[in-house]
Order: sequence, then C-alpha cells, then structure tokens
Amino acid sequence: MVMHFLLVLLFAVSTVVADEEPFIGVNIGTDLSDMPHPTQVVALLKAQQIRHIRLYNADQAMLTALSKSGIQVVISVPNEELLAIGQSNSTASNWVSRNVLAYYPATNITAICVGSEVLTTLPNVAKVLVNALNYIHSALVASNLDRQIKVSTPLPSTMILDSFPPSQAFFNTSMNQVLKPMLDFLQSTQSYLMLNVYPYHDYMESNGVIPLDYALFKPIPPNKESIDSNTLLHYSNVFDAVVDAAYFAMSYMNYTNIPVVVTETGWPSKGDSNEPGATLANANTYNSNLIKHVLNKTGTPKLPGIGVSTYIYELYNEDKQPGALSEKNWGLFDSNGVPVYVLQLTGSGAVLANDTKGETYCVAKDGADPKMLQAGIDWACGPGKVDCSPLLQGKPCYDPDNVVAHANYAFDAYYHKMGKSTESCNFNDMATISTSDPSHGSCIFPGSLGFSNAPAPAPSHFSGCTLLRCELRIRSLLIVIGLLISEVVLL
Ligand SMILES: *[C@@H]1O[C@H](CO)[C@@H](O)[C@H](O)[C@H]1NC(C)=O
Ligand SMILES: *[C@@H]1O[C@H](CO)[C@@H](O)[C@H](O)[C@H]1NC(C)=O
Ligand SMILES: *[C@@H]1O[C@H](CO)[C@@H](O)[C@H](O)[C@H]1NC(C)=O
Ligand SMILES: *[C@@H]1O[C@H](CO)[C@@H](O)[C@H](O)[C@H]1NC(C)=O
Ligand SMILES: *[C@@H]1O[C@H](CO)[C@@H](O)[C@H](O)[C@H]1NC(C)=O
Ligand SMILES: CC(=O)N[C@H]1CO[C@H](CO)[C@@H](O)[C@@H]1O
Repeated sequence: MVMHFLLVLLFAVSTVVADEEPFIGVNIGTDLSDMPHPTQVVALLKAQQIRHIRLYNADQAMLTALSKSGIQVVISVPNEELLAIGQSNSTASNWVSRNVLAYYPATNITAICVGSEVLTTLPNVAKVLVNALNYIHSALVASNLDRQIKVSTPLPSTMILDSFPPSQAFFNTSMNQVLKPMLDFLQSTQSYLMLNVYPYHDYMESNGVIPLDYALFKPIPPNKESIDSNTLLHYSNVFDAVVDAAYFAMSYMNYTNIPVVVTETGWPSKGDSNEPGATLANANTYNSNLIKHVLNKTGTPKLPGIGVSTYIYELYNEDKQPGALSEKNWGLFDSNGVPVYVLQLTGSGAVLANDTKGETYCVAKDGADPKMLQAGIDWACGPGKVDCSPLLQGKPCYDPDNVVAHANYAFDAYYHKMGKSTESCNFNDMATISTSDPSHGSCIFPGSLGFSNAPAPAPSHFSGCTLLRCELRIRSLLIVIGLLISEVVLL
C-alpha cells in the first residue's frame, strides 16, 4: 500500500501552477432579518478593502450595486434552478444573458458556481450537473467570455474519504459517474476545483482528538505535527490537510493540473452550550490565521508556493439561518457593518481593514473610593436598570470578584445603554471614558468589538446534527482515525 502511494507521488508530478496571487474573498449570505441594502453592502466591502466576493445567486440589485466597484464577483446558479438549466441548453443560455451579459463588464464577474454541494445534497440533480456546467460554459464561449469567466461547482470536503493521511484520500467512488466528467470539464476549460473546507466541524466532531490548535492554525511543536507516513509531509493545520487530500484524490484519478479554490471556510463566533468551540476568540484566531496563511503564499505541504485562494464564510451573521446558534454566527460583521471581532492582521497587507470604529468605554477612575464605586454599582444595577447578570457568581464577568472590575462593567453597561452620552459616564465623578476595551476572557463589555483572549473551553459534546453536518461528521471520524493511525506509525 505504502509503495503504491509513493509511486503515485513520484510519477504523478503535479503540474498545478500558480498563475496569479492567492487572494481572500468573502461569501455574502442574505438570510438576515435586516439585510442591508446592496449599496450599503458595497460600501462595507469598499471600506474593508474586500475585493473578491461570492454571491449565492445572481441578484439584480447586488450586481447593479457592484458595477464599477472594482470588486471581482463570483455568482451562483441556485440549486433550485439547476434541473432546468441542466436539461436545456437554451435555458442555460438565457440564464447567462440575464445574469452575466446584462452586467458584464461593468460588474466584474469572474466565475459562476453552478449549484452548491449538489452531489451530496441533490442526487436527482447530480445527473444533470455536468450538462449544466457544459451549457453555461458554451453560452460563455458563444459570447467570447469563457476565458474571463470560469465555471465550476463547489464540492463539500465530505466527498473526500480517508482524508488523513492526505496521500490516501480518494473521492467517494459512488460519485464517479459524475466526478470523472466533471473533472474532465474543469481540466479542459482550465477551471478550478471549488471546495468547501470546515475545520470547525472536523474539530467539533472529533470529540477532542483533533487538537484545537491544529484546527486554528496555531503554531504547534514539530513533534506534534501530523505526519503523512506515505509522503513524510508534515501537516500543521487541518485546512492544509484537507486541501492536499483534494489534490491527492484528484491525482488518484489522474487529474494533476486542476487548482483548488476554497469557496467556503470559516468559524462561528457564538454557539449553543453544546458548541463550546464556537467562541469569539476561536473565530478571530481561525480567520486571522487563515488570512495570513493564504496571503503568505505558503501553499500546502504537497504544493508549497501554490497559493489557495479562499472565500471566508461569511460577511454577515445570518440571524434567519435555521439550526444551532452557531449557524447564525459565522459572520465577520453584524447587519450594521460593525465587526463582530477585530481581526488580527498586522503585517498581512490590505485586506479587511479592521479598525473601523472608534469605540469608547466607561470605566472606574484610577484610585476611586471603593465605597463610592459600590454605590455606583448598586445604582446602575438598580435604578439605572442595567442588566448586571453577567456579574453574578458563575457568570462571565464575576471574576475578578472585586469592586473595581464590577464597577467597570456596570458603568460601561449604563454608558452604552444611554447611547454613550458623556453625562452618563460620571457616577459621582468616579468614572471616566476610555478607548481601551476592558473585556477579558469570556467577559465581553458592552460596546466591545468582541476581541477577547478567552481560552477556548475543551470540547465536551457533539454538536447538533443537521443534514449537511451529519455528512461532515462522517468525514471527521475518518480524519480522526487517520490521525490515530499516523500517531501509531510515528511511535
Ligand atoms: C476584472 O478583474 C481582473 C483582476 O483585477 C482584471 O484583470 C480584469 O480586467 C477585470 N475585468 C473587467 C471587465 O473589469
Ligand atoms: C448551446 O448553446 C450555445 C449558445 O449558447 C451554442 O453555442 C451551443 O452549440 C449549444 N449546444 C448544443 C449542444 O446545442
Ligand atoms: C458515498 O456517497 C454515497 C452516495 O451519496 C453515500 O450514500 C455514502 O454514504 C458515501 N460514503 C461515505 C463513506 O461517506
Ligand atoms: C491513471 O493513469 C495510469 C497510467 O496511465 C493508469 O494505469 C491508471 O489506470 C489511470 N487511473 C485512472 C483512475 O484512470
Ligand atoms: C510567511 O512565510 C514565511 C516563509 O515563506 C515565514 O517565514 C513567515 O513566518 C510567514 N509569515 C506568517 C505571518 O505566517
Ligand atoms: C488591514 C488593517 O487595517 N489592519 C489593522 C488591524 O488592526 C491592527 C491592530 O489595531 C492594525 O495593526 C492593523 O494594521
């Protein structure tokens, strides 16, 4: 077995080439009860220097607002429209006229996602997927736009089985009838494999076997790296392992020159009590490290130097997403365009300018009399009608249990409740306005942009299981088994 994979490795020398700089883009889901107007969305994108986005449809107002913005746009054929398009060349050609030709080139459409995760979610549509790809592509050829606009379809990484060690990964063979012509299509049209990668789910569902640091791209000691025993490549994060699994799965089918673009990845900033991995600190760490990793052009262990352009899931928190609390909290921003947390991107170049809000806080003055502070707390939490429940024993802001720390929280909560009026930060002259965020651990102060140094709690439960996530779980178990095996091999 090992020999076999080494041979594949030696002879299937990859010809994937980097023809452009890797970039970071952002997905824009619209399941918000107060979805901002497209002009506001585009204003946010510009303010944040986001130059690549992916839409889940081809919304007319969005595509109009994006006109002449300089932003490169991936549009999508929604799954509901796929059956009709895959059955009729003229329906496909009409779709391209209405949704591409009507906006291009003013709106810089660079790719079309034909459906999303079709093979795993819509088996009846899977049969026409390759037709749909071909029809959409031939409509672009007819308009001489096939070189500017790529056509592909995002796959969930759950389609890759045995993904650790990556060199043994292969596509679920039950999909071969669609996969082979699909990869032929991607190769002959010089398109790319679109892959959705969710280390969050891998981590959550591994029940502690995948170390959090490995999922979050945190530095891990060399002796803790996962080693692919066939290739001796060292893996220091889940993201690279999954992307390499895709490269190996393709090369196993003799496709060695199709680049991978990650169409979705991210981390939720909040979750239900059985989703302990979904925290502000973890979301911030994952997305900050991801951005640095992608823009650093490190590539993956299999293809060092070949950057993997990546779209973060997602721009906004989508409060109308069904399911677990985490499903509503993958966003980088709330509907007002306020960052959910401040990414830590020092030194990574101009993407996602993070400091958009000169936030202020109301805290106890240095040296203030503890008795006076206590009186202020009592007033704020009583007549002042501040929600002081986070200060109760067992709640996030109980510790440190001292009057100054509790006064800071109560004063700041009152100040924000009163719309940050200067008069509301007085408390008998015991309080002062500050620009540094007093949040600590999981105690997030009112007005905080959310960055917190909270250590992530250890995973203790399985998360809820929606249709899609159940599939993810199966793959995670395989990764886990792979990790175990590789550790045994190391020993
Ligand atoms: C779209 O963006 C790419 C990359 O910046 C650029 O090369 C191309 O000319 C743009 N196309 C249009 C139609 O603006
Ligand atoms: C499909 O339509 C395109 C134009 O949109 C045309 O160039 C192509 O030949 C058609 N293909 C088939 C199989 O009819
Ligand atoms: C492979 O795909 C088939 C069809 O979608 C699915 O029923 C099966 O569970 C998958 N196999 C694995 C191991 O995930
Ligand atoms: C890949 O190519 C090799 C050598 O040409 C061939 O032996 C093998 O059967 C091919 N594998 C697949 C899955 O087509
Ligand atoms: C970027 O990659 C270089 C090596 O190519 C490495 O030395 C450097 O530490 C990396 N920077 C970050 C921020 O990861
Ligand atoms: C791109 C950008 O503006 N990054 C900033 C994010 O915030 C940190 C800390 O405030 C700055 O150092 C970065 O320059």
